[in-house]
Amino acid sequence: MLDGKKTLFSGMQATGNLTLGNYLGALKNWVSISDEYNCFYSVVDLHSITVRQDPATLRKRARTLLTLYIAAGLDPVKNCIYYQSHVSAHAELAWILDCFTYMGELSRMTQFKDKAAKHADNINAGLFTYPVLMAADILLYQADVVPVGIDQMQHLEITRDIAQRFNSVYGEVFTIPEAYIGKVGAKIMSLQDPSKKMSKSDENPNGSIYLMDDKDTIMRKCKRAVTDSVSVIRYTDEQPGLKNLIDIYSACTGRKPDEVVKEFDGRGYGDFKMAVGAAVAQILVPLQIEQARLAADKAYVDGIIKENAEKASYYAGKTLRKVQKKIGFPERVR
Ligand code: ATP
Ligand code: LTN
Repeated sequence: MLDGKKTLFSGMQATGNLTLGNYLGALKNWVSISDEYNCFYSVVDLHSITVRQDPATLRKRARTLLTLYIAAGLDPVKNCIYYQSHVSAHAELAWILDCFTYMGELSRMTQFKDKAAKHADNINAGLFTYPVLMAADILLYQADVVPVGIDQMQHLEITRDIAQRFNSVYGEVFTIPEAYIGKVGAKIMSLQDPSKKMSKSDENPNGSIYLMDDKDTIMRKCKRAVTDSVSVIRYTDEQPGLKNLIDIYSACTGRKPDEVVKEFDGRGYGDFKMAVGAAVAQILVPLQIEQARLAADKAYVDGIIKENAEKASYYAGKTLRKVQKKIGFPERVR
């Protein structure tokens, strides 16, 4: 604990193009709670290579993601914003924690099962041990809270199990982290299939609103969103497509779902979809402008990357050395 504040860790992969789901489920919450914590926000590029990546594209996406964190409102001086691959302690602790994680628990992870089914030609060991690297990310910084979308809950639970297992052998080495799931936007669904989460890796681009979509595209995707034939605006699981649109509108405007239902009472789906599109564009367009401005300021962004990698390495190194000592690795001779 620094300055009496608790510590927060979170990260996003630099794979695919970020969606509104990533923004509302994660990034937006990061910004709203960042003042209360000492925060570490990582671009988790080591996680990205569990799926094959083109080098130039990965490099470009990682940088776009890092600037998006800042554009979304995370102050890079108060918050440590950095690339995971710049801090070697992540990979080192992950190996150690691999030896405290069981095959059985990893094979129960739904994300592994989904991704293995999707990439049947490349079910690599990294895909399997992905949650252990995630545990290393979180535990290295002794994080108290981890803001994520609800789909990551299972990974948070395994992180806690690994930490408790390690602590029960070696004493209180790791802080046991808690997940922080936002009240609205915890799970944004696909606009084309409301039974699936909106995802970067969806083959149908109409199912997702990308953070870089222009206003016309956003409006078009909202207009085409799958709803139902009930034709009454209500917030219920029986109308999942509409419910998702209400969640999106609610997260973008700060109004509660029942207020939204009242506001649109008696109006048609067409009207509501246009209002959703406009509310989303009102959030995303300024974000895009700020990201482009930052991306053009190479020297400023490079400075942040360098300073924050050093800061992250300092804190991560402290935990790693403690772990190595507890385990019994020989001390370095100075
Ligand atoms: P992919 O779909 O390619 O597996 P992803 O969209 O889940 O990727 P991640 O980088 O794995 O993206 O997730 C980043 C953060 O965004 C996580 O905290 C995750 O919980 C959150 N998130 C992702 N999709 C959604 C969604 N549809 N609704 C709410 N939160 C989401
Ligand atoms: N698996 C996460 C990304 C991630 C993460 C983390 C999130 C990697 N390491 C540590 C929170 C804390 C995902 O969102 N898919």
